[in-house]
Amino acid sequence: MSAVERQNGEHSLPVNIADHIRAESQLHPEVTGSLASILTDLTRVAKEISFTVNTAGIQNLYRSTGRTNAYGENVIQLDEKANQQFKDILANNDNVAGFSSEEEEGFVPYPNSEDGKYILWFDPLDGSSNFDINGSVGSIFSIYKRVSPDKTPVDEKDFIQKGSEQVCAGYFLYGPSTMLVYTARFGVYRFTLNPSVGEFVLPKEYAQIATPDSGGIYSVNEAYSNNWPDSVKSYVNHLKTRPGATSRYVGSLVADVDRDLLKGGVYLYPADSNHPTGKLRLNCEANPLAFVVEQAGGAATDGTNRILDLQPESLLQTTPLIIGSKNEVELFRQFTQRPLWQ
Ligand code: AHM
Ligand code: MG
Repeated sequence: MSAVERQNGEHSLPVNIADHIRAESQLHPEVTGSLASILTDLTRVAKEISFTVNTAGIQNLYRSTGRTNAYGENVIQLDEKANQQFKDILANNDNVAGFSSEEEEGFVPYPNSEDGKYILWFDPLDGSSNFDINGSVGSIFSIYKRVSPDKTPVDEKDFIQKGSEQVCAGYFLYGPSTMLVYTARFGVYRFTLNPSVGEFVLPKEYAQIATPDSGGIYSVNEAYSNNWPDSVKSYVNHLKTRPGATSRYVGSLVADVDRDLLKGGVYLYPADSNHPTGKLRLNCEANPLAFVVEQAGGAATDGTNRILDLQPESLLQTTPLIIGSKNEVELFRQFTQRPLWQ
């Protein structure tokens, strides 16, 4: 049985990631060997990080490194270790010319990889407030073709491309299971790591997932509501009045967005008086998640513009983020653009 037949479900066993990548490469010429090799390496990184997260308490990795990152946030040892795990595995992949990450000051060229056609953005481990309480956390990644000429070192232009230029993006969620959710524009797939054999497998119901057009879940840190503009307060108050309304906030972007993707609803981290341009990072958090959610039929906005249309002006740019089911994202736009609710 060919990889494509297995992928199409003509088999009772879940498809493993290697078969899936082979099938995608056969079906879509855009999924070249180099892109497939990067995706495979990312699954290796995630297996290492998954183990690190599971054992972080006994490895004493919840302590601060004593450093702050480019956003002025305290760097925990677990953040630093996860960043190093990404760095080390991708360094051996000649297709990757360089990367940038939430934990780096700028972008990092890989020496001797000037022939590499791709660059990566990643947030090695997101959801730091959940580390020491054994809550869900995640890794987020985004792959772009470089724009600088081949055979030259990468430059900043490679790392400030619009999100609509992503060729592949996704996240790993480290919760009760470790999961991979990704898209390379040909559907959104949600794999589960089978830890007994160390392999990501795709249950049939999670192939080509579609997010509901509408849903009652809203995910927001409501403790900040006194700092929100009136229009945002009105929007959230309106969500509460609808049938099926319920609030869920893990405080870990990957876990919150993943839940809303499956069940329908909206995650928001709007601009507020303490975060006038939002908190979340456009390049390594908002763009990859927006790409996944849009490919599943959802939407993502900064309140005015589609996230994927924003032209990043800097590596460190932050953005308000409203992401999830189409109807709730559109509703946010309507509320916040109507002077009546200002
Ligand atoms: P981090 O990259 O430092 O972990 O920050 C990002 C996290 C998101 O995962 C989460 O949605 C948000 O910050 C929570 O922020 P807050 O504690 O302000 O609600
Ligand atoms: Mg983060």
